[in-house]
Amino acid sequence: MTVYAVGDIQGCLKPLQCLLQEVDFNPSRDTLWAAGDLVNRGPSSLETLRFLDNLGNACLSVLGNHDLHLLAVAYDVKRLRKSDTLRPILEAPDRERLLRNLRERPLAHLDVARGVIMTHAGIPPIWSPEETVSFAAEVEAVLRCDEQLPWFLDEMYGNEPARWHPDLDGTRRLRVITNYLTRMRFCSADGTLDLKAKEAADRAPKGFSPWFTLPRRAPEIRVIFGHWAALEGKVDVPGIHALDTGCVWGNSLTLMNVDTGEKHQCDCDH
Ligand SMILES: [Mn+2]
Repeated sequence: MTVYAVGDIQGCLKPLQCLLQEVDFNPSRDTLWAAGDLVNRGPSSLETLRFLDNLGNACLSVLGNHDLHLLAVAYDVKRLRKSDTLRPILEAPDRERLLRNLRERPLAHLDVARGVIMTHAGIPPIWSPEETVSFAAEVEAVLRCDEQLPWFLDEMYGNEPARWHPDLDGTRRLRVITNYLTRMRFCSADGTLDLKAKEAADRAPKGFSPWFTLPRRAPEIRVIFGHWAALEGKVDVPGIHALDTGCVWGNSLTLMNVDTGEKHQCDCDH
């Protein structure tokens, strides 16, 4: 049994299938972790969701900002943007099942035995892996609740509060948790987020650093994340695995053997 982790698929199903073929992936034996942003911008978002759902328990994915955007559009909180490629999902006969399955997915996955945690954007330096999972669960509970979902999707957008505090409650608490786990790039040691800068790691705004360069609470726990294509998968920090290699931007999709760290890549084909 082998566990593989893949970066941001964003509807690029063919490169994903290329990678799974390359490693002879067998869903009855192996497990695929996906670092979120399963859909959007790429050509086959609907087919990607169906493919991952058909893997059943052999696929474990965390949610990314594009996945949350899909939910916001599907539940009439946001409009489709010009660059979105989500319409086939919204018009699919099986859309309710696909959306329901997406809402069941976590924002963080901690594998204690392997000593590794995966989220879409990373984990802030101020949170331990256990805290990360427990705060993620607060958002997950709201995503799964029919009554609270539209309210949350409407309230989740925004850059404030910029910093975690344990006394935060309601919308502001859920928003900052969501921002850490699905949007973070640059952060300060006290956990303050800068959500405006999206460039490479060496272009940090004054007073901020790439989150993974800050001393973290549990350095023995490895971190798998996606989201930051400008890193090109190159992070020279032990135990930090950046898997978004910008497939949807014409580069490649990366698959990593979680235990050995061995990486495979398939080129984007559109
Ligand atoms: Mn993302």
